[in-house]
Amino acid sequence: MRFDMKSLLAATAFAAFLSAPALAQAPAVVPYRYAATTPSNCVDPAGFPNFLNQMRREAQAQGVSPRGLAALDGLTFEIGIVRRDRGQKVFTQTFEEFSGRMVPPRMGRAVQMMKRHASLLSRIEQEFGVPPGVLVAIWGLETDFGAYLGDFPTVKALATLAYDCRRPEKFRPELIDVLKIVDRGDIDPATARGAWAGEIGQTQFMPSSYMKFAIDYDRDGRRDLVKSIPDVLGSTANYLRGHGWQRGQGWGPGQPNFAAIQEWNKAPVYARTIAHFAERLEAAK
Ligand SMILES: [Ca+2]
Repeated sequence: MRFDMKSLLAATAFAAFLSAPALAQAPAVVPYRYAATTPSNCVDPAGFPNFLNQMRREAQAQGVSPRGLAALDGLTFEIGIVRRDRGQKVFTQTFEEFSGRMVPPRMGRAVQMMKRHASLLSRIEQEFGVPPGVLVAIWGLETDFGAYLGDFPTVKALATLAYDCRRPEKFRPELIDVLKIVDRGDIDPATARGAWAGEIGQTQFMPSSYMKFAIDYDRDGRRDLVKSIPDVLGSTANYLRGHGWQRGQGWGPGQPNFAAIQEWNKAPVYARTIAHFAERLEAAK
């Protein structure tokens, strides 16, 4: 069990690295004060408070109110997150290996979820054109249907990666976006935890995707991708539709909707695994 869990997290970390929420939208390139310095300066914790002040000013300039800005208060630099980011191993599993490890253990629970949430999934399919099996497959592969969201404090993780010099142009806008998400009351920064790269919620949205595609599908006034299953599944369908999903078309490799799945996750093995899992779930209905 423990081994399985580690494998899942390794796969998830890899998925995070290549995931569509991470890479689908090219982040705006902003001038970065560490760009001209050597990498070693980028992980000096002494510069972190100044960096947070700079981010605070930038967020404020983009309209973030004190509630959102407060999420930066007292944050500390976490070198362990930088090590994770730099220590990602090359993914060498084949589709057969990866899908064979990920899909069969989740099949029973996935079928249960298809039944338990049938009316919600049907409503989503009518509205967005995305079949239930696709959403349940993604939900299962990302977090085991919401069971394992990750333990890293989300804002701290994003602030650390925004400060580090490896990919500031990606993570700086993500940090500002998470402050906006906190600001509008969608998530609580004190309890928001997730994967090390700052993904949020049961299908692991990066903040920029959260801003663009999260919807309040249970109509309680918040776009809550951490706790609300209707919000999670509706938003995931909204993401796929926003990336070109076509109602009534197939999603296997070579079919029109495979491209939307690849926007979810660029890694071919992962995308094929989503497609295969979804196919099996739809066949089992
Ligand atoms: Ca909601």
